[in-house]
Amino acid sequence: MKTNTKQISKFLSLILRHNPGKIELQLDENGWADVSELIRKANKHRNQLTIETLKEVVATNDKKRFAFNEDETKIRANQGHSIKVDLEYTPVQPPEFLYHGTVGKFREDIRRKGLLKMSRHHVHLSEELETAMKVGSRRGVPIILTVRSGDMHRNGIEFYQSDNGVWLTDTVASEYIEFK
Ligand code: HQG
Repeated sequence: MKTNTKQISKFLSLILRHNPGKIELQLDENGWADVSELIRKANKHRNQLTIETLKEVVATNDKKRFAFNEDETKIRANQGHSIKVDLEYTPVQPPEFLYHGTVGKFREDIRRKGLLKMSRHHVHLSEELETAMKVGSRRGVPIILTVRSGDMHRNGIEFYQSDNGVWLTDTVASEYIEFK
């Protein structure tokens, strides 16, 4: 991503996932913001947000963080919210194993309490080891936890997949985590 689109992506993450009130914007119950209202209000605080740049960010974002509705009048974040929104996920069957990238200092807490969603709506898991490595690297030297998602699913625990491929679940109890 180019620097400018990266900055806009960060700004959109803040507004569409965490703090729409920062620019006096309101999201609907499914997390959608009106595109023209977003542009107008964003430009009161930051210059140069246009429909063209928004389209470029949606299309080129490295993690497909945002999506338009069908007629491109609304935009929302695909996952990662801390505010309450209903993203209308439907439960899907996960692969046998999923990965979670984190750092060593959390290991003991996770061993005791399991993986918790912390400030997000769900625990985030990846199908690819490499993605989990990247997620963990945000916090330091990464460690990878393997989650026995197949066993969880057979025990009735629900999984969802966001539009950008992130696997989501409520919590992962310690008994389903391989700490090697
Ligand atoms: C840890 C980014 C102590 C957990 C990434 C993680 C991802 C515990 C941190 C997405 C714990 C929460 C999500 C426990 C979990 N005790 N620590 N019991 N349970 N933790 O950011 O998975 O760029 O909320 O290991 O790429 O790191 O935002 O979750 O280190 O896809 O699109 O608590 O965020 O995507 O951190 O990252 P986060 P995450 P975006």
